Amino acid sequence: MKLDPATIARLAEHLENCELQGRDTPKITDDHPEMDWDDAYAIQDEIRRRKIARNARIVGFKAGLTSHAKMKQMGVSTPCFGFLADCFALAEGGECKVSELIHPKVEPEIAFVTKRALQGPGCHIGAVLAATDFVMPAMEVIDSRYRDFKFDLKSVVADNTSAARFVVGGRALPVGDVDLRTVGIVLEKNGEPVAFGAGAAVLGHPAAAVAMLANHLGARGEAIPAGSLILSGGITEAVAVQAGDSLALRVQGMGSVGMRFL
Ligand code: OOG
Ligand code: MG
Repeated sequence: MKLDPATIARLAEHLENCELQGRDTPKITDDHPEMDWDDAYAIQDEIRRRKIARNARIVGFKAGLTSHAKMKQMGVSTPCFGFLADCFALAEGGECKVSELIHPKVEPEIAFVTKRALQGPGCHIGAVLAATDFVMPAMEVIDSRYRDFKFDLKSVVADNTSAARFVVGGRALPVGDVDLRTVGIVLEKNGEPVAFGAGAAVLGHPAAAVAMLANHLGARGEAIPAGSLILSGGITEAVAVQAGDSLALRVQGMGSVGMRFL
């Protein structure tokens, strides 16, 4: 680690305040170019601790930058991981208040819910499928706290990988009932299809993103608890939204999930 505990606490407070107040900031590596990966995850951990101290519940995790479309869009080459708190969750078909956010974008994702704990090292797709209770269509609303969505990987990890809101819906399917590689998805904005893809866009198989998450957490002495919700990462590029937009995600054989931006 290159940053001292006081700097980590200060950066976590700054980034979380930007999140809570819906205001942006230059990326933190501008002032702290020496920051390393442990520092980045330590800042994210401190944001998680701050939320738990205010009675938020951690409901799961997210993998990000797991598809080439997303990596290309953001100019990075490796996935990253964050946490999901109950206060990020929106009701299926519900409303997302744009005034609380900076520059929201929507991503079509496959959500996993675990029935058994998963921990690396050595976690693989088979272990993930065996521990999965069901999968569901999900939309993640990302909202980088960094000005113009411009960041490097360490800055985005510190910022809890742009996590802001999410919605799950449609049909919950046992993993054996769907081929997550070939399952097709269509993201619609105001009734117009705007992005298409298949599950394999995420690391060849969305469960590979969950395995990577378990291995990442295992290396840090953590696990994915049973009953966790995991967003496996955007299948396509993220789509910018504004007040008045209606978004729907259709997933082959799994129904659809929608939300409105007000
Ligand atoms: C980082 C988060 C990316 C995904 O699904 O790829 C992400 C960002 O692009 O702001 O959540
Ligand atoms: Mg995402």
